[in-house]
Amino acid sequence: MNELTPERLFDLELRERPEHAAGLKAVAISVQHVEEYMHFGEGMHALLKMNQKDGFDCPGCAWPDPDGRRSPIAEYCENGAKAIAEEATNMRVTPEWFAKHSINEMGAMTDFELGKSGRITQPMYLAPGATHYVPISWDDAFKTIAEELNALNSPDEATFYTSGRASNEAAFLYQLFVRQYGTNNLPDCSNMCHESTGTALSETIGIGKGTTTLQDLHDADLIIVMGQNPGTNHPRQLNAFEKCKKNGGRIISVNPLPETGLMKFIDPQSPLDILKRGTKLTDLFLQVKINEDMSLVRAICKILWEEEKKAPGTVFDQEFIETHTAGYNAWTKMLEDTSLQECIDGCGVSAMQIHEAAGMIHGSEKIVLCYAMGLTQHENSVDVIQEMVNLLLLKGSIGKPGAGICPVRGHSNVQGDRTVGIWEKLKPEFRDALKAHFNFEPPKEDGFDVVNSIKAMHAGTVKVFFALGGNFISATPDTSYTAEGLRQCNLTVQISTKPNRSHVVHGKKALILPCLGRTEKDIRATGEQFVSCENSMGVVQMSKGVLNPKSPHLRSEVSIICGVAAATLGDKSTVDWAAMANDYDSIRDAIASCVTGFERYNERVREPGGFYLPNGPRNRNFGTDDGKAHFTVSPLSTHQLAEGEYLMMTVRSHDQYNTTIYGMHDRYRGIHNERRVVMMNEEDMKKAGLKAGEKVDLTSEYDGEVRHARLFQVVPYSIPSGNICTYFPEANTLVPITRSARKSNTPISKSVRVKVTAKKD
Ligand SMILES: Nc1nc2c(c(=O)[nH]1)N[C@H]1C(S)=C(S)[C@@H](COP(=O)(O)OP(=O)(O)OC[C@H]3O[C@@H](n4cnc5c(=O)[nH]c(N)nc54)[C@H](O)[C@@H]3O)O[C@H]1N2
Ligand SMILES: Nc1nc2c(c(=O)[nH]1)N[C@H]1C(S)=C(S)[C@@H](COP(=O)(O)OP(=O)(O)OC[C@H]3O[C@@H](n4cnc5c(=O)[nH]c(N)nc54)[C@H](O)[C@@H]3O)O[C@H]1N2
Ligand code: SF4
Ligand SMILES: [Mo]
Repeated sequence: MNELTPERLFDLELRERPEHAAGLKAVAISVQHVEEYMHFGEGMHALLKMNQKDGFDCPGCAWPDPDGRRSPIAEYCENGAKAIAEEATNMRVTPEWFAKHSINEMGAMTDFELGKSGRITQPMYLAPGATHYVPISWDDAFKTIAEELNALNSPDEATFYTSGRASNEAAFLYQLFVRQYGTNNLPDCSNMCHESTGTALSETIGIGKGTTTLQDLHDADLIIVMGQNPGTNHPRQLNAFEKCKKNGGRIISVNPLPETGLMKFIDPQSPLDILKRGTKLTDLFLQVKINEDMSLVRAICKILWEEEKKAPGTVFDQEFIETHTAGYNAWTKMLEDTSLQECIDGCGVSAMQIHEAAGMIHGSEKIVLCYAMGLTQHENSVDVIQEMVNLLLLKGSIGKPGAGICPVRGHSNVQGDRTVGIWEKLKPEFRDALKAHFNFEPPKEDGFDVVNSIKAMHAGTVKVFFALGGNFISATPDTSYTAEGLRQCNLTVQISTKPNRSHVVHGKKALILPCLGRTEKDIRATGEQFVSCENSMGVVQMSKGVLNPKSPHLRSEVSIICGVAAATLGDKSTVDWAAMANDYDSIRDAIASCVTGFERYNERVREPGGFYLPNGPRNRNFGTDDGKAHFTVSPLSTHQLAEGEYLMMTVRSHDQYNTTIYGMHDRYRGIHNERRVVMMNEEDMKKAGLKAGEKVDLTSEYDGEVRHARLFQVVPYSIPSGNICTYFPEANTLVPITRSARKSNTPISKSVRVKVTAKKD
């Protein structure tokens, strides 16, 4: 048995890929999920309150809600409905459930089976050497954590992970506790997600976030969607694309896969759209090779540059370049030395299509670039994103209506968590603010991010692992290596809603602390509380649950953090944790004092729709040292593949939320009833002598070390030759901990060198 990822096959079925996303099928599936897992009335009540100005923020992705009028009946998508059904399920994981299922039995379950077991109802404890979790009181759980933390030689021997679902209020208190305890070891899911964005954009435009609003997408002449699968992961983004198209805009998609959601969209709420059979979204699809976006964009820039030289000022926005940018001459010199043919050969897209793309960009004044994990999870991700910034800068497409850069965030509050201080690096101004407001000396040294936390656990220098949400073992790279690290810890603590593999792969002692979800009412001593989140476009909004808690023993994340902090820090702390836990307004007042942009937080967050955080580049105020946006020069990607090696990307199916598996179907890719699949180019299959459905093992070799992922099935797919695609998290065992993105240290989940070997029966 492999308890890190059970190697069991189901019943693979390949069907025709649908030609459009959403439509009535999506509505039917939303309702089906709610019906299957929730009391129907409760489910419909929750759906009607999701993403409403007086409701709760969808716990799915970070796509923004409309600023103005919202549909009173449906501001959600199929995957939002699935997220609700998953959280507000009728199923319960009680102490009796844990008594029945040993750790070994839990390990034998797939992620789908584990998650579907239901909501955890009580705090649970696993003693050293024990086979089963047993119930523990909240006070004893806090005492156990405090004892372990206070027994360490240094606060840096503990690490505190955050997943991006935590609210601003919970996240702020968490980092405050961790820093009062004495460390900056605050790894978060961002380290594996948009860290490359933060690094690339801070260096070039002076802010680590995107610059667009929803309106900018509607008003763009051209939207370039790169390395993103919005039909699955940000479904309501398709509405924005549709609006752009209706306003006369065009769309270029850049992806190794022809993702269904990018091609055609039927708005399920528009009878006209349904009748018309939808809107074609992508005008030009560029089927780039994995991680060759750099050579593609370089080729486009080279073509544009040649045109610009012939008639200066007709292609580039020279006024913007002169007034607002630096580094242009070095960049154009690099273009002079670039071979167009080399770039074309590298990216695998035809010269004709590249010229067509260049023509579309030439003819557009207002360009928006949307992207996600397809750009951020490679060794040269920071370079690739900066190359995209170069393209926007030469067209003056930052800081004006209808234009800008739109890194599409994943978790619903991953952006907010960073804004309120979840980061292993403590910025001096925030440090000073914490020091002044709370009267303590926050640690100065950078802490561990995700990759460095894993390495430190493995080396035995980190001995306590604490997680505010998420599923660390399944989300991280190099699963076996990470498991060895976690298992060496004295204590692992998980604040969770549902069982997951991080409860199976544990330290010598382990605790599960069950918390309220976004959908649930949060009643404290001073009355009903609400929390707040920041979406992908920098809007902070309130979120107030509407359902009754799934168990009377559940506590809010805020109250759990306050309990841990009070028990651990005792009289040493300058914070009144109990007061914070009982009145979230007091937390927001503290945030307002410490974080720029949150002035009058309590007042403004109560306004319907919330408020926008300041964003300098939107007004061409670039927060770099010289106040300018920077062109940057980077090398092209290089991948040396050995004989029989492919470059592998790991992606999400349509039926999962990261490591939470909603179902076994990837409907938009026509892959049903199986997740252990490897999508391959048909010519490559022929060359390798592999047939559709054939059972294979996958291996990756780095520095002489071989990693295995066994028992997958081959699926012929439209993907460039030399590239393969698997699902996250099943293939995470192949992602080497020894490689990560330069500067951002993000694991290389989208470009792993892998061999595919037929299984001998
Ligand atoms: N339903 C649902 N919604 C989600 C999530 C979920 O799991 N389920 N996860 C949330 C989170 S945390 C995140 S970060 C986002 C993730 O959202 P996405 O980034 O859309 O998610 P991935 O499935 O990783 O898809 C990456 C896309 O990039 C493409 N790609 C891979 N490599 C390359 C490359 O080198 N170049 C180019 N141009 N394209 C490439 C893939 O083919 C795929 O279409 O979604 C969020 N929303
Ligand atoms: N190979 C590969 N690996 C990847 C990626 C990839 O594309 N490829 N993507 C990376 C990315 S972009 C991300 S963001 C990470 C995601 O990494 P994580 O954020 O760590 O993982 P999730 O699967 O989102 O976490 C799911 C768990 O969160 C808990 N949970 C759900 N709701 C709540 C809540 O309200 N509160 C609390 N406390 N817990 C809750 C549940 O117990 C559930 O099991 O994975 C990364 N890993
Ligand atoms: S687009 Fe994202 S935030 Fe909006 S309803 Fe769908 S899953 Fe939720
Ligand atoms: Mo993410």
